Amino acid sequence: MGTRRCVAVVGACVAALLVPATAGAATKTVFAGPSGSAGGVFLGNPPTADLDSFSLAHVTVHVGDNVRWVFRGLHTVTFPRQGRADIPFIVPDPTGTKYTGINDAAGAPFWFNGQTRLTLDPLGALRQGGRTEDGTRVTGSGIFFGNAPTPPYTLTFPKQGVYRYDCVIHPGMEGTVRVEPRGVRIPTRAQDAVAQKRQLVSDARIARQLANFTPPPGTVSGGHDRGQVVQFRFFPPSTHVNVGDTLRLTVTSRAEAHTFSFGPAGYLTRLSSALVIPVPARRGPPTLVFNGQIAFPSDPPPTLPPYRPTLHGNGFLNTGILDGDPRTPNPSSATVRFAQAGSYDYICLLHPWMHGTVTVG
Ligand SMILES: [Cu+2]
Repeated sequence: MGTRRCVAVVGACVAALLVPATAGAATKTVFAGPSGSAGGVFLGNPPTADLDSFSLAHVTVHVGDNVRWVFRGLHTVTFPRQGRADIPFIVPDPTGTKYTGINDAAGAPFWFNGQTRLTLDPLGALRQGGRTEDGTRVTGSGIFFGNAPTPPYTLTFPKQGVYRYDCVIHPGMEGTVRVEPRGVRIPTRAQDAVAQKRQLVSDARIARQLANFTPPPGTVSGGHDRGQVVQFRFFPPSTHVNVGDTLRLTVTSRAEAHTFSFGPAGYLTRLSSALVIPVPARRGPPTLVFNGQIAFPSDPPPTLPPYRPTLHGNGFLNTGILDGDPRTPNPSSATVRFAQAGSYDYICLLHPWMHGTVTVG
């Protein structure tokens, strides 16, 4: 009897030990960006409309399960130490180093030489932590700097709780992972997929409405967004003004920032491809310096000079980064007077597939 009971107990113990292994750690997929294409609205390459949101933004798993993030766009998955503040994207260079030696096409130094460099906070920009998230430290995917799409990022959640995370690049792009004890009923993957699809269809409807937009006369809008549904276009894409007229260039979005940047196409393309410049540090990973010529206006604030195709030697004029987020120091608009007849192309240096034209005369 005694022996048999002992065997039974051992058997139960072995069975208990086997439960996590045999049940397996389930993996749920969350998309950083749209979960798919709805009516051809999202997933253009590059996209004209996008979602700066996680789908599902609130996912529930069991203790020991995994969440796998599939990236649709340039985003991060960043868990702060739970209860602590979110990790910022851009911070003034902690060493206080200034921009230096940045000249225009005519060889004249830009005004922002001498300003403290803007750097990417390594806690957000570089991969942090291991393969598990338990809230005790910063854990994050970092930014993928390669040319290929960002590879998926998977974390295991060993402890019950609710874990908050965000994308450090896009304000308002936030999510949670709720971790429940095994045995507690949670949505199935099929139910999650239905919710993802419903969200996608609803966001696509919003994106279609946003695309049909004409700003007030004399205004060009970089993007036209609602919440985390964003448009990567200039509205209107081409504008006609008379010589001496002024245009107001504006960004109202909180999720996305843009620039209005004039100049030769090749010059702007080269500039936009050097958004972040890695500068070797004395020890550890390189300092990731945000390109000052993209971030700052081409001319000292608050007023841009009248536009002429000879500015800075090659017709370069940049508003610098504009956004509608009151928490950033960036302005939300700039004003430019067009002093000379001609047709002038501009792009957004953050999203260089956004093109616009101003025809003067
Ligand atoms: Cu993002």
